[in-house]
Order: sequence, then structure tokens, then C-alpha cells
Amino acid sequence: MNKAYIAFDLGASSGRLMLGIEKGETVELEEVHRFPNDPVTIGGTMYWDIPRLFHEMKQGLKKVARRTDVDIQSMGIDTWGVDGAWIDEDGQMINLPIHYRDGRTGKVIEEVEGLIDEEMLYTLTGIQKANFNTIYQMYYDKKYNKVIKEHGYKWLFMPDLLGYFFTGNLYNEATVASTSGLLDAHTRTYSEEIFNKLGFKREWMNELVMPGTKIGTLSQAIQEETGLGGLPVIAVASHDTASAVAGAKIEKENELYLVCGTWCLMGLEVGTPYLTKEAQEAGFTNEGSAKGKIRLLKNINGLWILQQLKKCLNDRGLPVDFPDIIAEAKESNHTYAIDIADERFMAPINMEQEIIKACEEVYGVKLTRIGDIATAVYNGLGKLYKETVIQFEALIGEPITTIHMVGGGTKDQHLCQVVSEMTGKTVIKGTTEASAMGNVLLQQGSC
Ligand code: ADP
Ligand code: LRH
Repeated sequence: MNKAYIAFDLGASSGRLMLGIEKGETVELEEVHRFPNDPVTIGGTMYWDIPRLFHEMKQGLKKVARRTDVDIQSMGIDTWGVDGAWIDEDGQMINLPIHYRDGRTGKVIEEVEGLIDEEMLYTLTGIQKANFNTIYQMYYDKKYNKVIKEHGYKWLFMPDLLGYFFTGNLYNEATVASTSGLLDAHTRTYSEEIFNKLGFKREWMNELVMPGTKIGTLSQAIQEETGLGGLPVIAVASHDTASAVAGAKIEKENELYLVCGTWCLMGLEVGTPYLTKEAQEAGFTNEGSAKGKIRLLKNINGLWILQQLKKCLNDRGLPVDFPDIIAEAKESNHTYAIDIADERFMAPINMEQEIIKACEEVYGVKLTRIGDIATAVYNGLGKLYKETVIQFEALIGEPITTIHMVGGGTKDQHLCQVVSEMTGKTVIKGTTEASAMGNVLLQQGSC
């Protein structure tokens, strides 16, 4: 019987259970269960629906338990970065994880900067300032959320939290922790200086474990509920982008990855962090890789804009899917481009109107056709990719010839063409499910 590994990959648009099945020297991925990831806003706060996500994960495990054709070895979980939740001293989760697009942290940025300025934070951590970084979330929670202030005992990042639900064990996995803005860029451990300056307690955090560490086995209750036995649970590179970069299998140092999903992450794997003013000004961030190296990258607010455009169209009764939008975009040939990095596209109430308004303000034109509106997004993405490639070349001091594209965006041939035309580089289309692939490779120990 073929050996197989369970990879849970939770993205901001959907979650999936993929089985990585060993076939000789290779691994084949099979999608067993996919479920939507729809955040829920209650009283003005945008939450992740963690009970539903966990429920769906268990439904996936039940499907796997019925399989008689594969020999399941272990399970790993990867998710998006920065977010998490608090548990109290009795081990109860005391808040639903809050979505990184929620606005609450906007209120504390200045306060944090009064204690530690942006430049120093970058020099210490190598993490680019973004309102959603865990550092700001924790500061807000501990100062302004009365329940967390009093009862928040331990912080768990999303994959750690799910791992805890499955095993009962507490840990912080290193790649997802590296998105927090709390790790020292050199030692890759929690920065004492930051904790001291912000009055954070080191005890809030758990033991940092490296990708590949076995963190436990499925708890008795989960075993009984799902029908799976005492399966080992491995802390993979549990930040989805770290798993995706591992799954992209890039061999040359000067070849860029472009992980295209809800976010587009463009970058290089490097040996040491880039902490210079130039790196900071170019918008680069230094996160941890599956292999313990550095993922130097730029976070680009990516296909989220197209996802939200599709949602707006669906909400007004147009039953369009991505292929329909793409087909219309191909018919459009204007050169107007929205500024993808503009905060206005982080969480607007109506993305379609926001794009139309932005083009009207900048170019004095009112776009009406779906294809024209989508093209303003594709052009904006292309422009930003091009600019980012040039910045990388300047930073590393050598030309980049190749871009490896992975993630859901590889299903979009039009996007692949935009990347190739705008950057002028060779684009190699890799796997759509790169995060799941990296997740499996880590479990296998072949990463
Ligand atoms: P995440 O892991 O962040 O949830 P994915 O890697 O699944 O995201 O990528 C989702 C994106 O993939 C969508 O926003 C869309 O742009 C693209 N996509 C998904 N399905 C298709 C499709 N059938 N045709 C073209 N693009 C698609
Ligand atoms: C992509 C991602 C990205 C950022 C963002 C919050 O899914 O993990 O690397 O961390 O989500």
C-alpha cells in the first residue's frame, strides 16, 4: 500500500485537506475535502470562523479514515500568517481569532511607535510594517480587550491553535511565528528587547519549534470522532507561504518565487536577513523558511482584489466565476492600473466601486465593463510585479532571469501572461497546491 500524508492547507479563501501519496520517488496530491473560509463580522469586528473551520477539518479526516487504499503516516497543518487567539490558564480559547483585515490595530500603531520606532523594529526583526502584524494585534488585545487583558495566558498562531485542538499540546511553530514582528531577525527567537519595550510577557508565548517537529498525536477524543487512530501530528512549515516556497522546489538562488493566492508573495530564499534602509524602503520583509533560512519577500495584496470583485458581481446577481472574468479581461486593452498597495484596497465595503472610483480619480475615466474593471487590477498587479523584480535585482546586485509561479493564481493563464509580459522574465508555472506540497515534503523529511 502506498504511504500517504495528510496536509491541511488553510488559505484566506478556502481550506483543503490534500493527501500526498507517495508514488515511487514522487508525491501525488489528491484533494479529499475543500471548504470555504468565510470570515464573519459581528458588532464591527471581523472574525475567522474557527469552529466551522475545525468542523470541516474533522469532516476531512473522517473521509480519510474510510480510505483503505493508502497507509496514512502523519498529518500537518499550514495556514495564513500573523493571526491567532488566546487561551486562558485552563486551556480554553477565550476569543475567536480576529481577521488580519479587521481595523482594530489601526488605533494602536502610534502608541507602539511611541515605545519603539518603525526603523528600530525593522532593524530588529526584518519584518515590514503592516497594521496586521501580530505585534500590533497583541498590543491591542492586551491593552484594550478586557477579557484578554485579564485572562489571556498563552498566544497561539492559527496553525498552532488548530494543532492544539487536535493534540492538546501547546507550541509556536517557527515559520508562522516569523510573521509576527516579534522575532529577532538574527537569533530567530522572541526578541527580548521588543518584549521589554512593549511590556509584553515572555510567558505569553510557547516553545518555538522548528518545521518537521512531531508535536503530538491526535487526541483520544479526535480519534474517536474521526475514526483515525493515534496519528502523529507534525509541525510543518506551518506558515502557508513557507510551505508554498518549499513546495515550489526552487534550486537556483537568484530565481524568484511568486506565490499567487489571496496574497501574492514575491521573493527569494536567502541565507541572512536584509535589514538595511533600502530593504525597508523597498517594502521587503524577512520571514523564516522551511529550511531555517530567510524568505526575503514582498507581500502584495494580490488576488484578494479579484476575489472581492467577483463577490461584488455575484452579490448583484451576476453568476460569474473567475474564468468568466478572465475571458472579459482578455477582451479589454486599456492601460489604466490601480495602485495595488493602496490601503483603500485592503478591506473596502465594495471592491468593484472602489476600483471604479480609483480609476476615475487618477485617470478621469469611469470604467463600466467587467473586463475593463478587472484589467485595471491585472495592470496594477503587473506593474507592481515589475517594480518588485527591479528592486530585487538592485538589492542582490545581479539579474533575475526566472520567476516560479505557484498557488491558485496559476489557474489563471491571463495572470501568468501578465507576469511574463510585464516583467520580461521566464515564467515557470509550478503547482497550484504548492503549500500542500511543501507541507507533505516536510512530513516526509524530504525538504
Ligand atoms: P488561498 O490559498 O489564499 O485561499 P488560492 O491559492 O486557493 O488562495 O488561490 C485563490 C485564487 O486562485 C483566486 O483568488 C483566483 O484568483 C485563482 N483561481 C481559483 N480558481 C480559478 C480558476 N478556475 N480560474 C482562474 N483563477 C482561479
Ligand atoms: C498568505 C499569507 C501571507 C501573509 C498573509 C497574512 O496566505 O500567509 O504570507 O502572512 O497571509
